[in-house]
Amino acid sequence: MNTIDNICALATGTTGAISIIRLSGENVLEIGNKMWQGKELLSFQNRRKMLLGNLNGDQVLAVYFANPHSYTGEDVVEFHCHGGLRAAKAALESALANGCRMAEPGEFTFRAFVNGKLDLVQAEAVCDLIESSNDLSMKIAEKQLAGALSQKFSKLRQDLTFILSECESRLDFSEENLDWDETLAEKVEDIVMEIEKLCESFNTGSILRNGIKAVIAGKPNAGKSSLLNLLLGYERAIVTDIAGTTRDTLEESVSLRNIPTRLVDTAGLRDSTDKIEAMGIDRSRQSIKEAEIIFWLLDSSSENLQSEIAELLENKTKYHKIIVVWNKIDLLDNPDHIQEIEGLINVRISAEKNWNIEKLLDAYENMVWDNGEHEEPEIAINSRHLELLQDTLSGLPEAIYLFRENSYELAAVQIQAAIKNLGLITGETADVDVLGEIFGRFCIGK
Ligand SMILES: Nc1nc2c(ncn2[C@@H]2O[C@H](COP(=O)(O)OP(=O)(O)OP(=O)(O)O)[C@@H](O)[C@H]2O)c(=O)[nH]1
Ligand SMILES: [Mg+2]
Repeated sequence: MNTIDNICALATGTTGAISIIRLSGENVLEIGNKMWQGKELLSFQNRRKMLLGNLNGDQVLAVYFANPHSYTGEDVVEFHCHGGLRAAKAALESALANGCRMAEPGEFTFRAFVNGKLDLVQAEAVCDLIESSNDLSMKIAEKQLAGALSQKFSKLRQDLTFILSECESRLDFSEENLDWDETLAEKVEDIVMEIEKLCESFNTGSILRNGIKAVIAGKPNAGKSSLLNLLLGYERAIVTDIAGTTRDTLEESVSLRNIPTRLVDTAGLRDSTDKIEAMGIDRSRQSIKEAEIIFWLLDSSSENLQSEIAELLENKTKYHKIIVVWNKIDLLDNPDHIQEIEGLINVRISAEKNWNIEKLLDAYENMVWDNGEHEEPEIAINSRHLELLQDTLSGLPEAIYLFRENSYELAAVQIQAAIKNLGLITGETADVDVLGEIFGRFCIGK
């Protein structure tokens, strides 16, 4: 991707009411004015003003953002055409005919990065924002786009740079054999702790990006499909009072308490001579193995409750993340008499009456975030950040040791390496392949 050409792309989808064509580059003001006829010309005086005009017979709105006050930091012109492919295609063809080339994926954001409008971490947040599937991932992406995460990396880098300068000044006086205090080693220890804390947020990021596979398991008729339908908010699975209704696993995506969840309904577990049902049950067992969290349903009103519990206990030792869901409590005279299964989280619900579903979601949320008192995550690093943070961490214990030994020269080498790694995260010192990989994930037009 060079930054010399004038580029153009469709910035919106093709099915909306409006299509936005975006142009960026040194000559787009001139190109834009060749493309359309309006009562007024696009000009510096008319910057950031919507002008009405005509482009290939289509009535359009045009706006000009003068550099550096635009998304890319370059001159940008946008045409807001009528929706549909035809108008967008005609406008793009006109832009190409007048001197633009088609933008590559992420090229607008790449130029914003090159022009210092955002750093690499913020550019990644643009992508996260577009891909976010629920309120929480969107909120985190917005915060990171606003610089919340970049500031943390910059602060670490600043602190390390300060330590390096302190270290170098001590080098100059090393001959005098001064009796230095512990400060530098302690400062590096604090930084190590902060980096470790940041690394922990990777788990949040990976949950938000990849979601959780949650499997609803149990004996036939326990109410698994009823729970699936309730959590989805619509009648996805067939529910009947015939044991063995669900024959195959059924997976749907849903956001539960802002956790992207792949919710799987399964065939009820039992010994079956029916060939098709037995195959379905094999799939249930496979899903249970792959599950990150299992909602294990028990029919609290069942006469065979003991065999339901036995099936669960058989799995208990193998799978840690089980929530025991005592369903159909509406059929019990006194649900308090339920003997909870020790060592596991137990929740009593009625899928039919929609009782205690919030309690079930509380249990799920706590289990996902691995804590009793769930705090909403604020930031979430990705795998690229994690790898570089781990590289940053690798030399710091050595630096701490060297400071304690007064070996400032060798300690400085470790600190310099750490500073370089942090710079790679925000893009101060990014290499071309990494940039290509990051911006290649974007859609065209962004
Ligand atoms: N009273 C009561 N009935 C329920 C409840 N949940 C489910 N049922 C009923 O139990 C029967 C079985 O429900 P399903 O959701 O089909 O059970 P399942 O576990 O998916 O069953 P299989 O697909 O056969 O494994 C249906 O008649 C439901 O209406 C509940 O909380 N209370
Ligand atoms: Mg079912």
